[in-house]
Amino acid sequence: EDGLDGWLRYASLPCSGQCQSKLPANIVVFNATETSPVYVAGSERQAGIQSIYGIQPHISHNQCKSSSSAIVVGTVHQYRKTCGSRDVPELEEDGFWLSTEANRIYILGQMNVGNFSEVSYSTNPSAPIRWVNQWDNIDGRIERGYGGPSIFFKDGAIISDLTRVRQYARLLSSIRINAVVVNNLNANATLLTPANLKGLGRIADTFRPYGVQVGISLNFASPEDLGGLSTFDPLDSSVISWWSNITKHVYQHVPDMAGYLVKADSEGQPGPQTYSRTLSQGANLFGKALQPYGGIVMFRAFVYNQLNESVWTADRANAAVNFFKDLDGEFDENVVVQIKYGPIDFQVREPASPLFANLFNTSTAIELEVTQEYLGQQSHLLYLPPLWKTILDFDLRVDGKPSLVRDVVTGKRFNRKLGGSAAVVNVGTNTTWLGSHLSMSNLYAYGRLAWNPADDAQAMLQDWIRLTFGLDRTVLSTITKMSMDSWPAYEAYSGNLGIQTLTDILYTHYGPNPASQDNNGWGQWTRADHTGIGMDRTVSKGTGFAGQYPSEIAAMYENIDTTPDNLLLWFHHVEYMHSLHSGKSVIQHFYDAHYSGAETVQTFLSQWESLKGKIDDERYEHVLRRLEYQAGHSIVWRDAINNFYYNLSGIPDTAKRVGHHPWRIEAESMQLEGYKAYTINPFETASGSVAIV
Ligand code: BDP
Repeated sequence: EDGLDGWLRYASLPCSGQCQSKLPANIVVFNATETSPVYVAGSERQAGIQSIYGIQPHISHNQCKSSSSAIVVGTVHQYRKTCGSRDVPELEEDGFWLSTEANRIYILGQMNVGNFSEVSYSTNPSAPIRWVNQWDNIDGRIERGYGGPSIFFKDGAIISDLTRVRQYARLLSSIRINAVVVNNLNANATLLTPANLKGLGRIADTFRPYGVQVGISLNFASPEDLGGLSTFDPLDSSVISWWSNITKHVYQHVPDMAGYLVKADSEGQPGPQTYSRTLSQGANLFGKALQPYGGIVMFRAFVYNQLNESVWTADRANAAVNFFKDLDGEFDENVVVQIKYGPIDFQVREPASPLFANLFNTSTAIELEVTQEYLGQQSHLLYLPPLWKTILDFDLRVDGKPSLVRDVVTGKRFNRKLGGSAAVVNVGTNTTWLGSHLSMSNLYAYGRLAWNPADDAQAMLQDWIRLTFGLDRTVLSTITKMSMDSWPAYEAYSGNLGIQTLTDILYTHYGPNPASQDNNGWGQWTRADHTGIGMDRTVSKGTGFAGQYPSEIAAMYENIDTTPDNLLLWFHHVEYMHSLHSGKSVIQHFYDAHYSGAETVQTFLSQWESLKGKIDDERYEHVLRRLEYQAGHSIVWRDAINNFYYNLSGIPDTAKRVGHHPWRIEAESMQLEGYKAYTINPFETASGSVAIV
């Protein structure tokens, strides 16, 4: 039980011989080619039944009429062609239908691909774009990846043994993901060399039987960097033909390539602005190159550049709307603007990006992050769907009408054909994929939400727990409780009241470092000083960000009384003694929340320990180590943040905990053998600024 099979373990059921008898002994598959998705779906059923029930059903082909019981797997078209007409509910692309009739179970897809998790129903995806992004560099390292090196690349080339890629395809297919962008969006142009395109073809061949397409990230300056042209101006004819030629080569190797992902003019990446061209001119360059092949451009809205001191009054949160609003309607039909869920960057709590409410004639997709970049990097338990739901279910009230973010990105609200979601996943070669067994619930639930963003966070979690750890009720209730409490706990001991995550912002994005959150060029600021804290983003007194929302929402955030407490410091700068709706002061809330969040995490450990013997030792021990670490690190978080703000504000904790640790023995006061005491920076990460090393 090393985690490699994820939620596809097919553990045997404890029904000792009783459930087998009801199962059909045959699987009928309408395609005998072993690489066809229909065949793969049939053999996956076979493997599952064998592993779960201990019997091996026989696979046969194109058999319509037979009195023997069977599971019939195919497309509606294949079925009708071979066996004649039958009524099937209306199915959209990728939709499928499942029906039990007499002694046969029919699983018929609209296309080659489709899955099921319940009996007797038909289901269609909410949106056509259900992608994952990998930030894999072709040297094999993964940007913001915590599960080991890349399964795709090593030393500048594509790995020769793609076994792990096939296993990843299987997992992604089971959650109905339909495309994966395999390389980092801080892209290296050498992915486009002939040898690497050939390798990309092998990757695509590995994903194809599972119905998962491949996409790639591009570096905007490739015509110059790789092609040797003197320009990468998107309107220059030599640049246009360079991209159309390269695209032709890409499709020669990957005839069903999903499309391109482009990060341009952001964080130092090249883009059209170098030539004073608009972002839509940049995006359409790729739209036109892909159009003959049916490919899609995912063009990122995460466009901002590092700020310098002179613009420290600016607000990075304003950037996306400022850059994109006026370009609405100027993007080609096959361009989708990919928007991070919040206006800053995958923080523990953000308001929904206002860009979702500013593009009406442009297709959009939401970008989520499964890899826990700012959120504990898989060393902290954090079940993410409750956070994602605060955005997906948020009503932006465009034109005073219901406008849930999920209805915007699925194309329903503004009647767009394209749309959907992408999640940064960053699995690696670690057998746990993400670095921690429990974080796989996030990947599983992401796929479920991409198919149906209205799915319930706890219900998805429990399906994942049953598949991953079996049917034991204590296991189910314990992991449910820990996971559902995990995001509120992390928010409580990292950054609450909408102040952002308070991690180190300069590079690692890990561990407490509130001092780094101000006066940095990255524009993630808390504006904390001796008297108060929070970014004033109102129109009347602040950066104007609140005004980027439709009027009802803008008015709610403009007014401090109607701003929810959990986003108070995102929108307003207040004194530390400002009273929250709860009646507590901001500073006392900080102190209390950091204590209660860290306390919740201590219980994760004992809750998990109660499962010893109910879970295989290998996974039990692995999770236990993580939770032990988290229990300690949550206390580091608690004390670092509380000491920092106590030091800054000078306001004591009414419960007399912050700064008072009568029971604590400082490590540097002990007799040290082989350790030395050092004064450290930032000071708040060790009590008395001293750590031993
Ligand atoms: C930031 C990450 C950085 C990414 C960037 C992006 O720290 O590694 O390149 O986002 O999404 O959060 O482009």
